[in-house]
Amino acid sequence: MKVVILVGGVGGARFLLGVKQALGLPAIGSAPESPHEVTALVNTGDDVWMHGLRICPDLDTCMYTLGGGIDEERGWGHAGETWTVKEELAEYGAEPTWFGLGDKDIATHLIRSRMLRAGYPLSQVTEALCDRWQPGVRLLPMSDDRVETHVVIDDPEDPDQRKAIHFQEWWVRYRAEPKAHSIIAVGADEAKPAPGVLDAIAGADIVLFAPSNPVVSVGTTLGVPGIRAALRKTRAKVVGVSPIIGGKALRGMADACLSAIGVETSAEAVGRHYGSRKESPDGVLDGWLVSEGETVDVPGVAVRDVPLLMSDVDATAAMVRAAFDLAGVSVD
Ligand code: FO1
Repeated sequence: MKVVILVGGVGGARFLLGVKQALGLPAIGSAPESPHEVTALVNTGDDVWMHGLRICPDLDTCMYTLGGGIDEERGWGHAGETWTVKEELAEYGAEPTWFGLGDKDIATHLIRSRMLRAGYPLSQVTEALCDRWQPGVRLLPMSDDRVETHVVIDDPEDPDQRKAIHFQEWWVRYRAEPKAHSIIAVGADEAKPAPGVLDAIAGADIVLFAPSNPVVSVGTTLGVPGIRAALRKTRAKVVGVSPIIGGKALRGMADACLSAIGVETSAEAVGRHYGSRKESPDGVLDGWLVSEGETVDVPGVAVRDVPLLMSDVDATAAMVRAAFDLAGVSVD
């Protein structure tokens, strides 16, 4: 079976573990021979240049998580990390000091930055890095072009001014506290889907939206010209998993982002925001998984309520199987 998943960072990576398990693949690492083809279309809007290094948080979180190197507690960066370089940079007063760059993680960014400067596209860089980590799925950046999420906030120095800051500064330095007036994917209009993205969607047996941030992760991917149209055209069913449970966002920033685009923090509002492929002009969903007991109505979309907490890989795999079932596809 050919499965395509739109993912962001921490939540997306955990979801991918469940997709692999639901397909009978080892959650960590790669299986020698597999009849299934799993392609993750990964958000790159979080990506940022820092200290001369290109950092790709969502690609790295997926790569480390599926390759068995992630720090479980943080959900990003390496397990067993040390911070010597970060401390030395701080001694020099080299900003940003607020971003946690671990020594092992820096090796990834050094290789990526060197390959990018040599002219390799991000998709090839990712392939090269995955050669070591063996995530067991194909990790494709949504685009090889630079798309960066910036957030417009009230200037902390001058409250009656507004300024745009990089998503990472808003999320990491300011903990997403300043109200986001708007969220802009800088470069999205000129970006193209990375090689293989449109073909993967066209050839899929099922497309899944991970319970990632509907604005700055799945939303950013949907904003790359051509991807939304491909999702509306594919013969595969498209099933999304709500990142909102009981009106609450599981990871801090989804509600802050949803309010920035005027969408209520609820499974129903997010389902309607994605829209029905059949009944709305630019909708992309056929199915929508919501949390057990919630009654949600999304016109033109088949809704099913199931347990949605990714408490462990088994629980996540059960969610994935429910999505397959809702799409009418079976693994064997
Ligand atoms: N998230 C944090 O909350 N604090 C950090 O210091 C931090 C550093 C960091 C370094 C590399 C990397 O790949 C991710 C990192 N993240 C950090 C996570 C990052 O902000 C992600 O973009 C978010 O988790 C959203 O996906």
